Amino acid sequence: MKKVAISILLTAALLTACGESGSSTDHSSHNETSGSTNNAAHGNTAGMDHSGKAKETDSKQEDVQAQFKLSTDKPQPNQETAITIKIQDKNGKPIDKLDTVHEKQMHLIIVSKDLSFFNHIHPENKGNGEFTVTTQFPTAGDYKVIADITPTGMGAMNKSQWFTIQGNVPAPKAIDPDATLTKVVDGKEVTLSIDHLMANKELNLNFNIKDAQTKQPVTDLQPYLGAVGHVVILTQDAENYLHVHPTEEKAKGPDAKFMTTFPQSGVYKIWGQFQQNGKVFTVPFVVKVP
Ligand SMILES: [Cu+2]
Repeated sequence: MKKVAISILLTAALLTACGESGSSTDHSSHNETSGSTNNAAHGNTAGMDHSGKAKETDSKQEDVQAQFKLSTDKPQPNQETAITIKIQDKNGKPIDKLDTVHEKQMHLIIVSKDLSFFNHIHPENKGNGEFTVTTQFPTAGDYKVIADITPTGMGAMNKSQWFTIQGNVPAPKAIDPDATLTKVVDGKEVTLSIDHLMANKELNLNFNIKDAQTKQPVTDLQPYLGAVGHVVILTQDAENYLHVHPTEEKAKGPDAKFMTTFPQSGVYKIWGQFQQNGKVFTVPFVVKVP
């Protein structure tokens, strides 16, 4: 196996990625049930060899539960709302040993159902397996909150929960694949290249970053969460969370390279996050994997 770390949900991709065969683990139970998901994910910090650990990691995955709670039963748009996440074992005992990965013990990703809203924040560890963070949801509607964690000795995994924010839900925005993978955000022109876009294969993602005005390559990216950048990928329905890792962690631009595997055909949204001059910018792309 190459030095690659991916978090994937589907059995097929999991088996491919881990080079394990002969298993018929059914992952369907991880898919959404009654508004709550405990997604299987398999992956590790960049550079770790995870070959042959699929089954082991997977069973531990099921031993970990996350309880999500908002500070109010009727959350409103644009109101400070605390999210509390309790990490427990299957007997309800707190799990308080979590590895620090990309500088944090928990990465929390929040997306609206149409994926038009994306937020990446870091809840504070209150001890006893309890994490909390205060944030705002911009509109009424459904949001998915995804906690990306690595309980010590159990491998990387993600746990998630849908929440409904009260009020009149705006019309969803279409998730259309981008005709061209060049975007301008915060004065930067970012072009995403993916080698042979296809399902079930380890792929390289390269973000090339220029100054949008001068077209000069950006070569002074600052480390963000300990690497050249951070990339999150979700399937169109937000059910599958792919964790992606940099392949050249210490790069400063203009190229930021990552690796992932798209587990199946379909539409995916990709958010690349980079830092320059102390400011993080987030570049979204939508791709269709044939
Ligand atoms: Cu994070």
